[in-house]
Amino acid sequence: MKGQFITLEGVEGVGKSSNLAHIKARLEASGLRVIETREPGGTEMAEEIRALLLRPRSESVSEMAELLLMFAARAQHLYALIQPALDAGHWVLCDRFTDATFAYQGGGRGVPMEWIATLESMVQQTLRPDLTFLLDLPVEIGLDRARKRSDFDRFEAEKVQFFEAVRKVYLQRAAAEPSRFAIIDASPSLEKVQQQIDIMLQQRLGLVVT
Ligand code: Z5A
Repeated sequence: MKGQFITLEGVEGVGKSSNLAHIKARLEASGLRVIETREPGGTEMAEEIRALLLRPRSESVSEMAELLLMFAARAQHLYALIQPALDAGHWVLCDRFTDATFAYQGGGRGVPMEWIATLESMVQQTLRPDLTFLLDLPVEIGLDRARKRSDFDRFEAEKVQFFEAVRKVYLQRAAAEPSRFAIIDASPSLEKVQQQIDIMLQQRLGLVVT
C-alpha cells in the first residue's frame, strides 16, 4: 500500500505536538509504519536551518531570506526523508508543512501568495499532503498555552494581529480544499480534541479506532 502524507497545522499552541503522538499511535495500532517529523526541520541539515530561523536576533530578517530558508529546509527534508519514506511505503506524519508557509510568510509577513505557490511547485513538484489536520482555536488561547510553556522564539514574539492573519489564511485554505483539510476545534480538552481526530481518521482514512 502506498504511504500517505499527513500534516498538522495551526497557529501557536493549538496542540500540534500533543496530538501528533496520538495520531501516530492510532496509525501504528492499525499496522501502519509511521515516520514522525516536523518543519522547518526533520533532517540534520534542515534542523540547522530551523535553528537559524527560530533564534531571536537583533538584526531584522528579510522576508525573502525567511521564505527561501523555509523552502531550503523543505527541499532537504523532502529529498532526505519524506520522499524516501513514502517510496518505501511508510506513512509520514509531519508537524507543519507548506500550508504554514502560505499562512505565516503569506498571511503574516505579506509575501505574495503566487511567489509561494511558485516555490511550492519548484521544490515539491506534484507532492502535496494527502490529509491535513487544521487545529483551530482563537489566537489568544493558543498564544496563552504556548507562552506558558516556554520562552518566545522569533515567531512567538510577533503580535496578535500577525497570528490573526495567519489563522485567516489557514481557514481560507481549508475552505478552498475541503477534501484535503480536516478542521478540528482545538479549544476543548485534549481528550475531546482527540475524539474529533479519531472520527476524522475513521471518515477520511477508514481507520477503525477501538
Ligand atoms: N513556520 C513558518 O513560519 N513557515 C513555515 O513554512 C513553517 C513554520 C513550516 C516553528 O513551528 C515556527 O515556524 C512556527 C511557524 C514557523 N512559529 N512559531 N512560533 P513549531 O510548530 O515548531 O512551533 P509552534 O507552532 O510554536 O508549536 P508549539 O508552540 O509547540 O505549539 P503546538 O505544538 O501546536 O502545541 P503543543 O506544544 O502541543 O501545546 C501547547 C501547550 O498547550 C502545551 O503545554 C500543551 O500541554 C497544551 N495543550 C495542548 N492541547 C491542549 C488542550 N486541548 N487544552 C489545554 N491545553 C492544551
